[in-house]
Amino acid sequence: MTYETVRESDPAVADALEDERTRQNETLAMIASENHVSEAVMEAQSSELTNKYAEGYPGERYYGGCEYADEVEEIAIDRAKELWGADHVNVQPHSGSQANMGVYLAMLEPGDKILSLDLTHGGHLSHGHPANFAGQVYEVEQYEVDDETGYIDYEQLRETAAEFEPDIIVSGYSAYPREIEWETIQDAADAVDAYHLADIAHITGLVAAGVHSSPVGIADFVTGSTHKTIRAGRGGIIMCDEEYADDIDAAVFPGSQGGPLMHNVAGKAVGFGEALAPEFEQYAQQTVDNARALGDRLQEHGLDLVSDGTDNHLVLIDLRPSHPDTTGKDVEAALEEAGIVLNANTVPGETRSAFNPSGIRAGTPGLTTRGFDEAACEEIADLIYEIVDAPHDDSVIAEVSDRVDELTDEYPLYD
Ligand code: DSN
Repeated sequence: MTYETVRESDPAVADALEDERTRQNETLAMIASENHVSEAVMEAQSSELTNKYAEGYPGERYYGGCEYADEVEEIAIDRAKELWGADHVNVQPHSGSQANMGVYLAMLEPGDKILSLDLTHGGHLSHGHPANFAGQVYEVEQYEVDDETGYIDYEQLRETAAEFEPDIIVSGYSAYPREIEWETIQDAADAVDAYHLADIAHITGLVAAGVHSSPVGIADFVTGSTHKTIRAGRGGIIMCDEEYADDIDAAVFPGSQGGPLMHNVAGKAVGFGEALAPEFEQYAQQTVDNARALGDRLQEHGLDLVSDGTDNHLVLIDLRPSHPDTTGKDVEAALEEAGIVLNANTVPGETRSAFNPSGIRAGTPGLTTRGFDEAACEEIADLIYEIVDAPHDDSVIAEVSDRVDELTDEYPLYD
């Protein structure tokens, strides 16, 4: 894909788009929620469907001219059903947060109760943080991970549920490196007659490929975003049993959204098609293998991993035990200067602030799409360690940056 036409009409935007492509090509994307979609997904996302209003659902639209929008949406839905095995799928949410909003709107009344994981322990804003609508419209109580083990404290979850009597329990996380026990959480929800929403935004691809267990068929609602491990471009998705289908669809449109972003629905359709190919299973398994290799090597350097390792696509490093005077932001900034892009993250028992926390989160979905294997991830762990150990040393940053240049040349991304 070139930006020649954009350049002719708008050089400033063309410059920024080309710079962003260069940035992605020349850096290592290790933000655990990011990935690199295929050129086919990007082409579909930039199609003429961006012009089309298609309020409603296939066969029941409020505007004419929707026959091809219908085709695309039906393909996306059918492929999603095949990938995740859900009875009903809504592919219109603009994002994972919008998907969660759709479920809350469908099933809760203002003032109803949400029980979810604390943000600083790996939860998400849309699970009920006070700065988010979910924390403002609903009453929220939170469960935590065990400070010692870093694993979800399922006993505390059960006890909190019994005391708080939530209307919905939210599982699925943004910074949790371990396999999630969906059935244990479902049991806790059943015990208090609450709904269970499993937000698999981060692990959509791992679940589709069977390298993480699936909450579909266990939880009442499964939401996700479509641009992370599933690599299908920006957007969200809701899955549920047929009994909730009408309520969910009505909560997405007209409840919380207007016209669907049909160009993004086309991207989802193409990306889901790619994920149905047998190679995708290898991709998902390699993503997990790479995260394990990265984590093991970081531990060999003496860095502390929350939960002592990983079962999925990310590792969460607690800097306090090994580098008590170094903050996540220090490391994030130094790594970015060297061409490794990840994010500072809170850790369980956080003693600093959410803005300048004590940890860093590193993921392998983007590296794996690029073709990196375990050996390359071990080397990246070495580079990360060098920077963690000397975040203000310009000569170390320059050395790491040179090696990142070699690695990005060796594993090319977009032409
Ligand atoms: N922003 C995403 C993440 O980084 O986890 C979640 O929405």
